[in-house]
Amino acid sequence: MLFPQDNESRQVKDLDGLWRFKVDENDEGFEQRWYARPLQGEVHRMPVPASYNDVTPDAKIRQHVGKVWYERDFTLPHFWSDARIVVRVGAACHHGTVWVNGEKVAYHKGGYLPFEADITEVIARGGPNRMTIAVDNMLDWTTLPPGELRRFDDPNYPKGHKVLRQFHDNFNYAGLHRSVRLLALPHDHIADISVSTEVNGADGAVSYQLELIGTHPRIRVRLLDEDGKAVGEEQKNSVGKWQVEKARLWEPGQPYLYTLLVQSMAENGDLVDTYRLPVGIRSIEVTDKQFLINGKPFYFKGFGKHEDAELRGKGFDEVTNARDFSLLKWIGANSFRTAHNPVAEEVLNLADREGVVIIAESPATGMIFSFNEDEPIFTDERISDKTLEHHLQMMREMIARDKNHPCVVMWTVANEPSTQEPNAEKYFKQVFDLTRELDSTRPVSFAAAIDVDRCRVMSMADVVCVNRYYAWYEDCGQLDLVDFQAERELRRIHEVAKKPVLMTEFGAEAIPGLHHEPPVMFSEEFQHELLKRYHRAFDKLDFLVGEHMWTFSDFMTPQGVLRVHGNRKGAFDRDRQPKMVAHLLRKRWGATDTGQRPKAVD
Ligand code: GCB
Repeated sequence: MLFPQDNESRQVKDLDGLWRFKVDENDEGFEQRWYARPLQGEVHRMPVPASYNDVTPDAKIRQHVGKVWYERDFTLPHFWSDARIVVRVGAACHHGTVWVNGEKVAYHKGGYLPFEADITEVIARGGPNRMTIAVDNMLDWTTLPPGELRRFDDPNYPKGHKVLRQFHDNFNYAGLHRSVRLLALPHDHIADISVSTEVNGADGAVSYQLELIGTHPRIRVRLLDEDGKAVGEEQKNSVGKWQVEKARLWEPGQPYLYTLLVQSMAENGDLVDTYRLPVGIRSIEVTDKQFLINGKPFYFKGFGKHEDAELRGKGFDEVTNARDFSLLKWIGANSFRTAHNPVAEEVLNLADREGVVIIAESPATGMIFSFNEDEPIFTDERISDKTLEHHLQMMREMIARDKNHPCVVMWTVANEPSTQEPNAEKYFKQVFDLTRELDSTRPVSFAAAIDVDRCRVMSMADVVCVNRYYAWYEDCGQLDLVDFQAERELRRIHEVAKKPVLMTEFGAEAIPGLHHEPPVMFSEEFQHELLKRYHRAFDKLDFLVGEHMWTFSDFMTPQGVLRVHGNRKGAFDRDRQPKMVAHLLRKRWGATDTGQRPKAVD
C-alpha cells in the first residue's frame, strides 16, 4: 500500500482541520441514518487528526463508549475531473464507516491502519460534497486490543449501567487519529511496489516488484542516488533487480536513501503515472547472540514508545513527532518499539530519514488478565478463532503498509500475551507462520511477560523480547534485588532459548519533581537508581542485544489506583521534558556510536 504522494501524476488534498462532530449517546445514528443529511442537534467542532477525548472538558465525551460522528464538506477542483478519486483514512479508532453524499463507501475494523475507498462515482464534480465518518471505539473479543462491555445487573448500580473493560494500559483514545486525505490518481495506475535489498560485502542489490492496475504499455523504472543520478540501467518490466556496486548503505544514524522512480507511459510516451519510493539498502541477520545490521552487531538503545500526547491523545501531530525525534537524538537513542500498535506512517517516514531503527508492533496487546492465571484468555468465548482471523488481517495490513521501510528491522506480533496457556501455542503458530510467509526478510518476535520455562511461544521468536518489572510490581521498592534478578533471569532465558535477548520493557514510575533520598518508589531518584542497576546486569551479558526502557514519555491510562494521572514510567514527562533518568541515559548512550553497546557510567 503506497503512502499518498503529490507528484506530476498524482495529487493529495488533506481534509484535516475542524470537522463537525456529534456523540451518538444512544447509539441511534445508524438507525436514524445520520449520514443521509447534515448532523443535527448538539454538534461540536472537532479537530482531525486527534483523539476526541481530551479536546473538551466534557466528561461525557472523554469517557464515551460507542459511536461518534464526524462530518465535513469538500469541493473538488475542476482540474481533477478526469482523475480517479480515492479517500484514504489514516486511522479510525477502532471501527470506521465512511459515507460520501449519504452513500456508504467503506467500513474498516482496526484502529491503527489506513483504509481507502474509490469514490469517483459518488462525488458531485461541481458542487459541494459531504463526507460523514462514524467512528466506534467499542472493544470486544474480536478486536485488537480486545475488550469487553460489562453490563451491571446489580442494585448498587443504576439500571443499564455499563463499563467497557480493557486489559491494556493505554487509555482507549478514539477518533480520527490520522489524516483523512483525498487522492487524485490516474485510472491506470501503480497500485503497489515491493522492494527488498541485499548487502554483499561492499556491494548491494535492490529488487522490486510492481502491482499495476489498468493498461501500461511502457514502464520505466530507475534507481536514483541522492544526487538524482541513475544507478545502473533503467528497467522496463514490472519485476527487476540491480546490483549496486559500492552501495551507500542505510545505516542506523547514517541513513542513505536511494529513490526508486517508477513511471508508466502511454504508447505515445505521455506520462500516465509516477511514484517515487525511498529505498534504503540494508541487511538484517540474527545469530544466537547478535542482531546484525549490514553485517555489524547492533545494540538497541531506546524505548518502548506510545503515540500519546497532551490534548491530542493518540492523534498524529507533527510538532510532537519532530520533538520526539530530536529528543531521541539528544538522549543518544538509536531505536524504539511502536508499543503497542502500528504508528502513523509519517513516523516511519521520518525514522527512515533520520536513521532511527524501528521494531514495528501489531495492535495485539491486552491478551492477558492482569497475570491472573486462574482465568484463561485463549478460549472459545474470549481470544478465539475470530480474534485470530482479525489478528492475521492486521498482520497483512501492517506488512502491506510498512514492508518497504528500511527503518523497520523486526515485527513484534503481540505484546505480553498469556503464552503459558496451551491454546496460545496453536494461535501464535499461525500468526508467526503468516508473518514469515508475508515477509521473509525480517525477524519476528513478540514481547514476553511469561517466564521462559512456562512460555509456549518463546521458541517461535527469532529474538527473545522480554518485559520485566523487578522491584516494582513484586518486591516493591527492593532496589538491591534488581541487578541480581535481571542477570539471573536473562541468563536463564538465553540458556533455554539460545537466541539473542532484547529487554523490551523495564522501568519504574517517577512523578516529575518528586524527590527522595534515599530513593523510594515514585521518586525520580528511584527510577534513576533502578535503571543503573539494570544497566549493571546488562553490561555483563554478551547475548543481550538491547535495552528499551519503558517508556519514552508519560502517557494516559484508564483510571485506577495503580496510576497517578496516567503511567509515569517515562524518561520524559508528557510535555516531553526530561526527568533525572533522561540525563543518566544521555550519558550512557551518548558516549557510544549509534549501534555500539553502551558504556557503564556512574
Ligand atoms: C507492561 C505493558 C505496558 C505497561 C507497562 C506498565 O508490561 O506492556 O503496556 O504500560 O507494563 O507500566 O505496567
